[in-house]
Amino acid sequence: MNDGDGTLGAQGRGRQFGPLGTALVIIPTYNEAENIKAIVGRVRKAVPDAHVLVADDNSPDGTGKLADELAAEDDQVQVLHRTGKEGLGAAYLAGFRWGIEHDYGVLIEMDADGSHQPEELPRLLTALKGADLVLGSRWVPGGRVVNWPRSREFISRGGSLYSRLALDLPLRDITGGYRAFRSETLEGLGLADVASQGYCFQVDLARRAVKAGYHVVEVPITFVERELGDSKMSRDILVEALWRVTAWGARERVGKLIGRAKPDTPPPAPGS
Ligand SMILES: Nc1nc2c(ncn2[C@@H]2O[C@H](COP(=O)(O)OP(=O)(O)OP(=O)(O)O)[C@@H](O)[C@H]2O)c(=O)[nH]1
Ligand SMILES: [Mg+2]
Repeated sequence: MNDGDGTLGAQGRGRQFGPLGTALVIIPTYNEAENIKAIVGRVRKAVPDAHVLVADDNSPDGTGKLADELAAEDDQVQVLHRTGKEGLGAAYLAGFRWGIEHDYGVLIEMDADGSHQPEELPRLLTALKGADLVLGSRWVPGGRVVNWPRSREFISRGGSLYSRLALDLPLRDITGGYRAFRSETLEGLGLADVASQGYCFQVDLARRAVKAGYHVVEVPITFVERELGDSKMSRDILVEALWRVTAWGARERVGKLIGRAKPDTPPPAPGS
């Protein structure tokens, strides 16, 4: 499953995947006024057939207004104005719903700050032709990060490793947010009860996709540290991720133990 180079793993081999349909690149924003125009322009250039949806949480710095200006000039750019800051997860869920309602075949997650390079989108889309979900991955051969402090790399690698082990997932970059989903895949993930927000949102979706048996492929990406604007990464986001991943892992292990106990353990002898 985890091929690392965009080729198909055993699970995808021999399976027929349908055509992709039109792609919608969803860009969640909170105070990205310095980045929004450049990133949308780069997406439009890199994948001219794709559409863009900016999901803005009423950014105080006027990102939503700048996005409206882009949308006014370009039919392939739309803006989803949300009332206030509710976190990355909620913004993506609203964007996914909008995209599914509007019949897009592919829904893409991408940050506004340039960390996810739009020029790599064609590679993600090519890999999606033979997959249900493609993860842009920093931690497979060929993937890398540029300008990240060691501390940040340590946290990110550690988060993926912990999630991989706790949740028994055959993936390398589980917290990353550069992803391409077939819309049918998203529809099969049970999004209605996703409550997680920050990095945890990404872990949650990857976990659901693997458990549902979807073919998930990791494609190496070069992740570039943001140059402009402020990070929304916080201690709360890390604590949420650690807490939820640990709880999911514990629940799965208990579930497996109970499941295993049933067929293996003979019922107690009558009268014992
Ligand atoms: N709509 C919305 N977007 C958000 C929210 N929080 C973060 N984002 C966006 O989600 C993307 C990722 O957030 P970042 O702040 O870049 O998080 P990060 O990549 O972990 O941290 P840095 O790149 O180091 O700043 C960016 O496009 C943000 O603007 C939110 O509450 N609502
Ligand atoms: Mg970022």
